[in-house]
Amino acid sequence: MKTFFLVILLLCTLSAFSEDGYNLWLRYAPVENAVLLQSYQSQIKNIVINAETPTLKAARNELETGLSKMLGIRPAFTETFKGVGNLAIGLPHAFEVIKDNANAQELQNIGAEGFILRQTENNNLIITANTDIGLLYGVFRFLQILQQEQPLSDINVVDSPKTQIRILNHWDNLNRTVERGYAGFSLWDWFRLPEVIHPRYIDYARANASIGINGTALTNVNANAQILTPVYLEKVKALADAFRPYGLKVYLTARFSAPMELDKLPTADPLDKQVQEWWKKKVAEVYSYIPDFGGFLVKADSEGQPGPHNYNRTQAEGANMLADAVAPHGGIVMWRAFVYDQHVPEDRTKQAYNEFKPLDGKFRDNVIVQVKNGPLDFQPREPFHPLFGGMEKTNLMMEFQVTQEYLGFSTHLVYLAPLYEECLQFDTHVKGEGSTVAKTIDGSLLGQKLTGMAGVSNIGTDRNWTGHTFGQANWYAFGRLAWNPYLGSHEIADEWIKMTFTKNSGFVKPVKEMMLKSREICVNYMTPLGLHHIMAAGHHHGPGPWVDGRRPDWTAIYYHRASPDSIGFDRTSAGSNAVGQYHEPVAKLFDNNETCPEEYLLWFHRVPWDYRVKSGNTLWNEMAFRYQKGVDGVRKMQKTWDSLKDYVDFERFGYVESLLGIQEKEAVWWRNSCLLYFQAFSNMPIPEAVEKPDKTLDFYMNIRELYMPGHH
Ligand code: GCW
Repeated sequence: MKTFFLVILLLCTLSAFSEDGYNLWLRYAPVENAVLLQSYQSQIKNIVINAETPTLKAARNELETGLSKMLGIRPAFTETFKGVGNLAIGLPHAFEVIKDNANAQELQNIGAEGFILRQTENNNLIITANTDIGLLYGVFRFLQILQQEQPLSDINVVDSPKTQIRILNHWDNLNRTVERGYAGFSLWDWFRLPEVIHPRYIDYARANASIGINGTALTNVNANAQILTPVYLEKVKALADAFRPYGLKVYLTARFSAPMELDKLPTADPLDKQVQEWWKKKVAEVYSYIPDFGGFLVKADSEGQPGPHNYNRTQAEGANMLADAVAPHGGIVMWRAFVYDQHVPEDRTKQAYNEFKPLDGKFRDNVIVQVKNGPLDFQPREPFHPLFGGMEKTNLMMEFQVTQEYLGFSTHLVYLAPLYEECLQFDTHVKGEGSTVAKTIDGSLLGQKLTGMAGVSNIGTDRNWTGHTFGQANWYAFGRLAWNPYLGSHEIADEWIKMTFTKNSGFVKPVKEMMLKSREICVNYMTPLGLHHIMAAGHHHGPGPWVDGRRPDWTAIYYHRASPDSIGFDRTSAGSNAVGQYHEPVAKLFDNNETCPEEYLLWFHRVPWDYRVKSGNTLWNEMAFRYQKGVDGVRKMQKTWDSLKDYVDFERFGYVESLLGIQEKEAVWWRNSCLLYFQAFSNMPIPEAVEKPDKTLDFYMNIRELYMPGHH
């Protein structure tokens, strides 16, 4: 019996220090700073909130959970004020103290989703907004301020989202596999829906609301028409009902050939009256289940998906047909610009621009074209997509990939905010200096009516949601940037680390530095100097610079074009002229290999192996040094993490440590494979300072990985 109690005691002790990551950044760990704890406790004695609506009930639950765990108190929830230490939460006219402390202009400026969080003269706190959802966002921000142990005195936050549609795209299949998903299976338990609403759905909605994400497209863009049948719409309705209190609107992917597949129509031609009627009827049916259905996300005429091209119609004709169907219900269509065709004799990275630019201004107002950050396909580095700043009369939204299809799956620690920020802050020059990509999508520069940002989700049934513990930071960063595309990677990392681990600067500082460097480290060990699309075929895991023998635009050699004298894709005005799709002076900047930023060199230029790069090294030596720098960077990350053992619960510490071991092994794999393969062309020796590969090229080329996650 004694042993039994000892085991129980041990498990309880361990459980205090073991965390499996399920709580994400919503851990609400006890406030560590005693002075702050005391001041919080004195300032939050009494919470005045008339939690009648489901959203306000959700806000109250969050406050109860957060405050009891962080402050060790259960504040009173009342309808009236008592002395000081009140926190009043309500719409502008809910309470006198709010009326007296939020002016009409501010309230107008924050719109439907913004909030005001401020201390009043007589030392009370108010959270007010124009809607319940705005209040919920204000409550989450308030709790985050406590979690990050920022002072409440003189607090005065007036914030609102800079884009309207802030949405996760789940490439989830109805059989619960997730395309390019590396965190287990799809969260959506279709088999048990609509009856079973797993608590996990509510935690998913909480996590998204806590970072202002207000949309979720539940199904894969390689769409399955079945999702639009009553059997599935019943299930989708159950999820939409569960998410609604958290301001999370549901969208679905529309398969363009659905009229033919579901009701045997002879065509899906968007100009065919019967087809238009079919979609109008289908949409009305969807809205009968989900009155606030967001609308459709569509991948068409791409990678085998059906679309308007099948009927010699344009992308606008296809999108507008669906837009007309959802418009009466207030719905939108997110139409993806990821359109390319192997039979088009044109540089693949130019095709989307060539397809969509001529259609500028031809899309309905309730269509928003969803454009990947780069013109190819979510590579570790790409120049920004020329459609940003290229379409001035069309609603465009950003599509980032949060799942790491080309950045190490969920075994590599790669903080993506620097990649997102690099794209958002690039100057398109569409309206002269300062025309950043962010300004071309938030409506501030080009006046679009519809704005947004989509993130291809990295979430699955893994207990820690994202596979890698640090994958959570990418979900968090995506949400924060969709809310405010001008936030910096630094501040986002700082917020996330403090809420996910500890506020102790001995941990925050080195981990933030590691996170901020991790994307460049990955670029260095995978695709330095502008190399791109040299991953293994199919599953896309591991190196494959030798990939050939399939449609050219799905090989690696199409992109690096290595030969005995040079390497790189000539996209200059003398080559494919992809640079010509950018505004001046961006086009000239990229066109000239002297001014082209070296991180894009081999993206835009074909360069001899003995070309002298800025460091004075030959291109070959610089490439080798960068691959080594990538490997060394991972080893530095390992050392950093190992030095922080005492700050982290043993479970998450050990898990990340193991993953960093995989990352180091795979960085070496990438370096050795690529250097040995490219050396066969350059015929130049691997420099002294670079570790020599311990295997042959043949060994690496014969690696076959089976049953890889995310590839079905
Ligand atoms: O990167 C590619 C992926 C495909 C994906 C496609 C897309 C959903 O390899 O799996 O298909 O992008 O963005 O549609």
